[in-house]
Amino acid sequence: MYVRDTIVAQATAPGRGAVAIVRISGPDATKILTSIWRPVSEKALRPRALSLGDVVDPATGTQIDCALATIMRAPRSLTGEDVAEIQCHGGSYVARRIIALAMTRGARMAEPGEFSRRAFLNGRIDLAEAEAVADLVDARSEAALRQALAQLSGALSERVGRLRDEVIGIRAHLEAEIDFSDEDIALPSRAEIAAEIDCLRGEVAMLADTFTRGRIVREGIHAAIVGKPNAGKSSILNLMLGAERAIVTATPGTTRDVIEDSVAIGGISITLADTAGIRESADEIERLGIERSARAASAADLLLVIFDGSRPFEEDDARIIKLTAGRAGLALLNKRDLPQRLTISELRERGLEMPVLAVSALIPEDAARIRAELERAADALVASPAADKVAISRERHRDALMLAAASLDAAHNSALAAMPPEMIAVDIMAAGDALGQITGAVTSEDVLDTVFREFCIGK
Ligand SMILES: Nc1nc2c(ncn2[C@@H]2O[C@H](COP(=O)(O)OP(=O)(O)OP(=O)(O)O)[C@@H](O)[C@H]2O)c(=O)[nH]1
Ligand SMILES: [Mg+2]
Repeated sequence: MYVRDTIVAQATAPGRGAVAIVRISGPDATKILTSIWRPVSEKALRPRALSLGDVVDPATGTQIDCALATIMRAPRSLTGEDVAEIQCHGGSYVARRIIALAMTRGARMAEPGEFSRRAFLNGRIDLAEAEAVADLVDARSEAALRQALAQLSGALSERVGRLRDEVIGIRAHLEAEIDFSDEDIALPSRAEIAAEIDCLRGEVAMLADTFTRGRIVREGIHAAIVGKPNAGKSSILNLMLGAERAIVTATPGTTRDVIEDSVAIGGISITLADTAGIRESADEIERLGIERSARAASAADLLLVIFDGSRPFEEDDARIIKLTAGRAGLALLNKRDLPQRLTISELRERGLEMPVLAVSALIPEDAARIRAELERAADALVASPAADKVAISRERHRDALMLAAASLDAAHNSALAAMPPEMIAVDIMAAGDALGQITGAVTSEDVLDTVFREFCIGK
């Protein structure tokens, strides 16, 4: 087992609350707990049971709190080490005071993600599962929750493990060729090995391709509301949020900064970013705002494009249509409560390809119609081409898969070019290592630092 010093941190979020949990992990966890916490009754602490007691400063004998405590013995604990937890009264002062006490007894303040890192190093969870814990904590929608749970239960690790097994199988064939090339044994032909490598490369690439879907499910969809000034972008944002989030005025050029907020639609979180109206402008502040609009639009997963139905088609609308070329999204022909000077068919003639809905930001019922269409657009983004349940959701996974696919590609070329088996084996091993990085079967301190740095303290 991997043993280090003893660490302490608050496991619950800082701030006021009914209960705060102080977590201690490491060889001295029990010793530290019993030096600062005394049971009310004389019964000894039983592992995995809660006991009531007093937290007392051993130096002065002063009582700090009345709190529940529990211990979990290594290796059957979160971290695989001895773990002690104190459930004290919520509020940051009490918890901080207890942490300080534990530190005077030899514990060290944990770094972000250090408990999870220890769980990984002690073999309690693999790296993809540790990341899934973080995703579960951050989940903001039902879809994100489902995806994190699947990853936590090892669905991704299993899939990657199978791919790695196939890599090992190919390596075995190559090694047989190296070892027995002089002997009269039936070995797979080069063409067979090349085909095997190519098939595996395809599977790896397919898993890499689930990234867009997985990331969207994990983070939610980023949608940018774009359109010319005064089209009603901010009004539509407010309508969708059911709150006066953005300033609305009759003056074109009202919105300058990007204003964001999220709504849950069809089990997926969609962040709507209201932006400055796009037009030629001489005003410096407005121009900077328009630059931000363009950036928000290009970074968005989908566009919510607003046209003003009460005004005839203008040059600014043409600019907006150009911006939507090839992009996923939904267009709204707004202000349908006013006399109409622009129609859906004219927008089509002018080259708009997205679905269009005639709405009014002033008609509350239209929010439901927009939601339904947005849900369809969101579904199209997360739809899985091959009824594939497993999806990767982190760039780290995608980069590792792309590296594996590139190595397999190189191996495939070498196999076709009748290179010696040792040459092919080098790339095959690189592919195996790249896959191993996902679960942490192959890892380095750098990778662990990057993964766990993202976690909060106490996790
Ligand atoms: N009648 C009517 N007026 C609307 C509708 N939507 C927006 N408006 C009005 O149009 C004006 C502009 O609305 P905003 O929501 O500020 O438009 P915007 O696109 O955010 O404008 P900028 O931020 O300047 O780019 C305001 O006076 C709104 O009240 C609508 O559906 N019907
Ligand atoms: Mg606005």
